[in-house]
Amino acid sequence: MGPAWWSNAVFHQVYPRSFADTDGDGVGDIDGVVAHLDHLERLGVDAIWLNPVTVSPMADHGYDVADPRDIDPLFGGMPAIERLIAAAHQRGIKITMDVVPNHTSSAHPWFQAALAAGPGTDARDRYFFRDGRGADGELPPNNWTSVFGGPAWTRVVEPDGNPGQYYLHLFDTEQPDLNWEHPDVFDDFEKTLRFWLERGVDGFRIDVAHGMAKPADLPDAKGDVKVLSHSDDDPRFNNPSVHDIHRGIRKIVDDYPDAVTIGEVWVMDNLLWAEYLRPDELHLGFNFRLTKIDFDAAQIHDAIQNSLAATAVYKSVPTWTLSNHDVGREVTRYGGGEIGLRRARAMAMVMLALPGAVFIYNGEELGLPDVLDLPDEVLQDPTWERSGHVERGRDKCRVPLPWSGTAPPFGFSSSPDTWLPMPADWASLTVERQDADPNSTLAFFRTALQLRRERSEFDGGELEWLSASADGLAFRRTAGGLICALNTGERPMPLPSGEVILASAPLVDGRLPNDTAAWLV
Ligand code: TEU
Repeated sequence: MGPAWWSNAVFHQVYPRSFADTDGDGVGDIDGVVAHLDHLERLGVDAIWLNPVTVSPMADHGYDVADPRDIDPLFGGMPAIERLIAAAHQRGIKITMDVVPNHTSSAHPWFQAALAAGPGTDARDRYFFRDGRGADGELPPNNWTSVFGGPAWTRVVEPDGNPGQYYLHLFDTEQPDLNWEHPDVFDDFEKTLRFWLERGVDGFRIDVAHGMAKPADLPDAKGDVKVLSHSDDDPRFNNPSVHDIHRGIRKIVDDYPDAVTIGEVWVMDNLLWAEYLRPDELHLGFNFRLTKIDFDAAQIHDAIQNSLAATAVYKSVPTWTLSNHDVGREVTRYGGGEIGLRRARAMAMVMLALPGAVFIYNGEELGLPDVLDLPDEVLQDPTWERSGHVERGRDKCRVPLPWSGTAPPFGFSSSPDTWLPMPADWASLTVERQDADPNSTLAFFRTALQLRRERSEFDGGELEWLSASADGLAFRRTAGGLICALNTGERPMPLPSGEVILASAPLVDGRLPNDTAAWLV
C-alpha cells in the first residue's frame, strides 16, 4: 500500500459563508462552491475542508450545531451537499467536513429537553449542569471563562420559573458543552460520522479535538486566560481521557479506509500534542506554530523544527497552515500592504516546500489581507459582545471573496448587501483580475502547487537544514533534493547552488532579495 492520499495533500479551507453566494441573500452557500470548483481545480488542490454547513442558528456561524445530520437551508440543504460531493469527486477533489463534538447548539433537541427536564435528570446529564456556589447559588460553579470572553457558565430558569442550575459553555452561551461520559453522546457522534461517510465524504476536521473531556471535579483554573486563547496549563482543555474518545472515533473511521480525521489540537507542548497522533487516534493534527510567529528566520526555523519533532514522536504526518478563519490572515500579520503580501508569498513557498499536508485558507491564494476597519455595527463574531467590545474578533478574516468586476460585491453575490461589507480596494484582488496577470498572487500559487505536485524533488518525508546567513534559512528535502531558501532580512542573500525553479519575487543580481523565498533543484 502506498502512502495515504492525505499524507502530502493540499487542502483548501472553504469558509462557505464567504466563498460564493448563488441565491442572492448575501451569504455564501454550497452551490457557490459547486459553481467555482473550476477555481479550486485550476489552483490545484487535492481536497476541500468545508467549515460547518449543518443545521445551526448560526450564533457562531455553524459551530453551534442543532442537527449534525442535515444541511442548513441557508447553505442549500441536503441536495446541495450531494451536488458538491459528486461534482468535486468528478474533478478528483476530496471533501472533508467540519464536525463539532465538544458542544451542540442550545437549539439542539437534547439541550431543549435538558432545560425542560430540570435538575438531576438523565437529559441534563448529556451536558454539564451544576448548582451554583454561594448561599443562593448566585455564583457560577467554578471560575472558568469562555474562550470568547465572560464566564463559561450561564444560569438557567428552571421549569418552576426560578433561577436554578448553571450549564457549561467553553464558547458562546449558545454552545453548551456535551458530557462525553454520557453514552448517548458517543453513540450519536458515531451516527453522524457514518451518516456522512456513507454519503461519500472523505473525512472530517474535528473541532476542538482537545476539548471534549473535562476533569471530573471541574476544578478552578489558576488564573485569567486571554480571550480566543488558552495555555496548556488549563483544566478546560487537553484532559487525558480525551484520548479514549479519539480511539473510539478512529475505530469507526477505520471502517472507511481512505477517510481522514484532522484534529484541531490547540496544544503547544510537543509530547502532549503528539499523543493525539498515536496510530489509533487522529490521522492528522493541526499544528498552529506557523500562525503564532513573526516573519523572522530564527522563529520560522524553530517552528518548523518543533512541528517536525512533534510529528516524529509517533511517526505521524506533519501539517502546515499559515491562517484560518480564527487566527487572521498572514498578509496582515506580516505587516500588511505590499510588504505583508511579499512576505506572505515567501512564506507560502516555505510551507509548500515542507513534507506533509498543507492547508490554504479561503482567499489566501488571492493574497487577501484582514479587513481591519469593519464598522462596529457589522461585527458578528460573538467575541465582540462577550469581550465587552474589547476584542473585535475574527470577522476581519471572514470577509467574502472578490471574484470579478470593479466594485463590491465583486461577483460574490447578486446582492450588494453582503453579510460583511467588502472593501472597495479589493478591485485589484479579484480572481478575474489575477487570472489575467501572470505575476499575480493567484498565478504564483497555481505555479507553486503545480511544481509541488509534479516534481519528484518534493518527494520524501525528511529534510535537512543548510547553512544560511543570519536573517535567512535554507533546507533541502533529503530524498527528492528540493532546496527552499528564505530571506527575512534587509539585504540580499546568496542562494545555495542549483537551478531556481520558482521565486516569490524577482532575484536581484542572482541573489535572494529581502522578504523573498526561492526553490532550487
Ligand atoms: O476553535 C476553537 C478554539 O479553541 C479557538 O477559538 C482558538 O482558541 C482560537 O481561535 C485561538 O486563536 C474552533 C473553531 O475553529 C472556531 O471557529 C469556533 O468558534 C470554536 O471552535 C467553537 O466551536
